[in-house]
Amino acid sequence: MLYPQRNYHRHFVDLSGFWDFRFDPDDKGIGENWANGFNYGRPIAVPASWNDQFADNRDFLGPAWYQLKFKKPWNCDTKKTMIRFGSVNYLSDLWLNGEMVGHHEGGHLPFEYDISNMILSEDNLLVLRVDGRLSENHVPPSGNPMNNPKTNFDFYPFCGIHRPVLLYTIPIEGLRDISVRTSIKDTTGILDITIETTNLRDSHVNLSLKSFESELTNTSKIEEKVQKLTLEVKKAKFWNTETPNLYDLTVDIVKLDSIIDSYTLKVGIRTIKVKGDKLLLNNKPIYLTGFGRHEDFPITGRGYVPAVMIKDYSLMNWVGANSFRTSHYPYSEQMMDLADRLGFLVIDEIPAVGLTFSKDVIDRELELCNQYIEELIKRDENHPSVIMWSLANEPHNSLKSGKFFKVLYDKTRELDNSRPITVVNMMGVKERAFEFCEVLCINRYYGWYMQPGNIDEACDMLSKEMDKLYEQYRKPILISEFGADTIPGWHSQPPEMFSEEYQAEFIERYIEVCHSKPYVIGEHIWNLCDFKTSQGITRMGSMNYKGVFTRDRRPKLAAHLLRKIWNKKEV
Ligand code: BDP
Repeated sequence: MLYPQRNYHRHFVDLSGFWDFRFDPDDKGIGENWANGFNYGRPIAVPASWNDQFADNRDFLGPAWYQLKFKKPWNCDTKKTMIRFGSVNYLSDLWLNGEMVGHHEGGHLPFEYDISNMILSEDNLLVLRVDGRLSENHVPPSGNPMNNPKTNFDFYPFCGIHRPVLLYTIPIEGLRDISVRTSIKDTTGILDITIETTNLRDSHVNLSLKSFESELTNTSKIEEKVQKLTLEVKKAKFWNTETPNLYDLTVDIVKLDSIIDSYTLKVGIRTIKVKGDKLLLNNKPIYLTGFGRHEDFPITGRGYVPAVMIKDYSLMNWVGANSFRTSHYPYSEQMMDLADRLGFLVIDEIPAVGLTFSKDVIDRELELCNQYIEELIKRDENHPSVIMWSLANEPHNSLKSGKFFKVLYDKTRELDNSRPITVVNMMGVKERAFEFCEVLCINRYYGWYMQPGNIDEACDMLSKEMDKLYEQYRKPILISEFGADTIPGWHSQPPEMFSEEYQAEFIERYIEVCHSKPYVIGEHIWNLCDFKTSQGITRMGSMNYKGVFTRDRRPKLAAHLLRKIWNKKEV
């Protein structure tokens, strides 16, 4: 899936700004004559969750209506016009000028529609219905009656238009998709490029790969809609965490001597694989230091805030992290672009958290997970930063989960054979997917939810359990979550739960255990920052306080400690 781009052949405008908005508590719709739009809307900022923007209705999850009136920003009858939503949580229905355009299920992933035959030359009316109500049939599902809202997961179910809405054009005849896989032979980088075009006769594709000093080109005739091409880069500058070298790959489509379409993609040449108990980046073992995160910030909720992304990368860099997991849903496209540019390694997770596999929902859960992994791979396959696909976070214990994940695993393999695949395991659950996944990701909270306040016992249990898992599967283990809720400014000596000292000691001791095991390939702390969740008796102020930084990105004691440990670079 090609992100909209601006060049001589392609354009986009960002429809972000203030839209009209209405809550619809009785699910009545927006009236009879709604082809003309609704009256009495209140202004709302797009993109951003709706929940924290107003003085009322914070926990109202839908349905709600958005509306935008816009004039066509170009005269482009010779182009295809598309509309693209980066993420809308959770269900959306779109109308343009009174006509239904489409329906999408699932947050955190993009969807788009061809509106060439619907857009008017002057005034246009866009109406979007969003329903974020929780349901057992959704993924992620509702569930826990001890939470308000009743989520089956531990983060606030923010709703609304979360990422930019783009109106864009592409040539009617031209390029539709590019996918790139890279491999390495000694000092040569090999790019296997698949391009998809519309049915083009008598056309050529020109590839140009520009790097720092050189340019490599290649021209071939287009024979098929989906065509495979190869580029070999001698003395390539490989992409890695220290030097995240990116090339510009430009694909031009040439018909009768003129260029009719063009797209430039950033490409990093690197390999990622599992060998024995190691994770290899460019054939060298790499140890992951980093975090699970959330897209979460005061007022904007789960909405796209570029400055917060920059701050989070800066803080991760400051403590010496080299990686993170997109817990528990795909992050924005821009977050992924920055990871490529800044040399971060990303475990890319679909929004499958809290899967129950119960009889009434298991088929729907699988359908949605299949849809999500396909949408995610289409979106993110070209990012060198993406080193692993995560098919779920903490699925529940079930005899049916092995078969479920085998289907999902096989599909993922079919779509991308170049990256390891994992499922993130919950403490106390037998993870059947570990039979076939290449990396074992485990979330562990000994010393918190079990053995509270007892770090010695916790570390002993952690150590024994990891050895047992390794003995059983002989696969590398990543501790993908461990952490302790910590009230900023709360201190105690000796360290006690919820104090900054306890969090620091907990993290330090877990890391010691990890470093003593040759098969452990990394440590991801839960969480980079404190984040909002549902109300419940274990979540003071509806916050999860396991952040190493506060929600407004101030360091706790543990952040300073990590900076010392991780910057030694001896891990
Ligand atoms: C893990 C979940 C994560 C929670 C964390 C916690 O994967 O979403 O926030 O526990 O309890 O089980 O803090």
